Amino acid sequence: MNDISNALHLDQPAGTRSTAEWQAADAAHYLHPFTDFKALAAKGSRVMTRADNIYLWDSEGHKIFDAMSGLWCVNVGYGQQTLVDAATAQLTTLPFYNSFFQTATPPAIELAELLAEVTPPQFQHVFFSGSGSEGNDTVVRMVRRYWDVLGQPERSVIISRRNAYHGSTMAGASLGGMADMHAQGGLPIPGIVHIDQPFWFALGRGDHPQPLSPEAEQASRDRFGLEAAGWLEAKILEIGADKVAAFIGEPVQGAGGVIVPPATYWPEIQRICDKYGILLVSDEVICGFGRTGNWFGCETMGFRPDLMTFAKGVTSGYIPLGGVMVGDRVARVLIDQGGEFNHGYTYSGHPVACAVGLANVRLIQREQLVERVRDETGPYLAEQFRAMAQHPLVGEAQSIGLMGALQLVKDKDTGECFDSSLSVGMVCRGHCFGNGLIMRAVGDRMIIAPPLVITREQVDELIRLIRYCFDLTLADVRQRGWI
Ligand code: PXG
Repeated sequence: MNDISNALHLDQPAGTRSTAEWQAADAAHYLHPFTDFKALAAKGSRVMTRADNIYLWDSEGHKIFDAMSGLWCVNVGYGQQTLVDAATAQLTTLPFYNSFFQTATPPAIELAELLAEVTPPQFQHVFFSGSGSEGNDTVVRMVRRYWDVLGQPERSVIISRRNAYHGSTMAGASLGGMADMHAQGGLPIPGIVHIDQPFWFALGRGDHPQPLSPEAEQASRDRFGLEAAGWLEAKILEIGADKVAAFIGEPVQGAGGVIVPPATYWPEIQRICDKYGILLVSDEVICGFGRTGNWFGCETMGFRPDLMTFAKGVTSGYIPLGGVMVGDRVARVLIDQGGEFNHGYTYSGHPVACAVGLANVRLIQREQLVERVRDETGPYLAEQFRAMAQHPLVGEAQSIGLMGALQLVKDKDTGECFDSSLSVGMVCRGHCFGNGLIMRAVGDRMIIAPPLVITREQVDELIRLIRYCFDLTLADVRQRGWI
């Protein structure tokens, strides 16, 4: 990038280069997250240049249906002027001040107050971070500090689940249960252990059984929910309850493949945590701010966490912000007996991020987006997904609120899956991407989490697109001889 023509480009406003020029500069300098750098450089990135409502446009002018809300975060959709205005006003008045030295800023105080209002009643306090990963680092520090202050420092182990996603920092990736992440960088850090996930389709239905009647399947799911929660109790007994600080889980696993646990699971997890006095942490980074049809996923799944991590939907991704809601049980100990908590980030309570958070939460309230997901678009999507379950490639269709998964299978009757080395999910994702639809593939599970502003008509449009891309995928896998 040393010649003059390229240097001139740097002075031009974004969006003025050709796609090939963007791709060349991207490949030369930009290391993308979770990416095979060499493979992407050979192929070239798709460059997104603008967005409105639930649609994106790339540098070639293609319009794309964003069924993933950016990355599970643009809950209010793109182009919301009130969020832009809030950021602009705060940037003009006070672009930054910290909260370290007995200082605060009005947006951070007001957002803390508003979060206490929209979260379940046990939450009256918040600790801000810059992201979900940082929020989960705070969780690790905070739960261990809690037991320290109570004179039980040996209670330090945190139990999480395999295939969970809790972020990409050392603590976040350790809490997460992604084997590929643990394989790099010496993870998990000590004191974090994992149990299996409540994933009925993979772990609870046995080997390729004949299709069950709806009643038999429901009974099987309910039984499995209790069994999967029982793995927590077994792990607690194995470690010793006096060593366990907390259990953490996403109410519905997102990045793991939108795995909706059986209804029996979380109430039983709650009972077990209560029985042994273990702190219960809900990672609401994806499920928070309306995604599941309530403000928070723990409300949908029926449990009462002591701590709640949030990020993404708090600002609808317009600007980075995360944090931890601290329930009264922990807050009272840390405030009344804890002294100084030696932890915090430069951007804890960043005034511009908090101003955007305020505008975003107020917009969700004003537009009654949570109620809309709960009463209208969520149930409508569920109905459409039930119909999608008839597609020859779909072995399981699950949705809750506005998050959903369609499991691709080789044999619909037996539920037999494709050989994972074929990467059928990626083949399907390619057809989606090529036809103006962003859908994530997690293995062979195709997942969606569209913006909460989506209308019924747009759900119809989404289902039409999914059906079209699944038909293309079916023809493709047949042609390759995989079916
Ligand atoms: N917890 C959960 C439940 C998440 O989903 C994080 C924590 C970490 O948040 P930050 O802001 O540090 O990224 C997340 C993030 C995917 C994908 O492929 C999902 C996330 C991030 C990146 C990719 O679905 N979730």
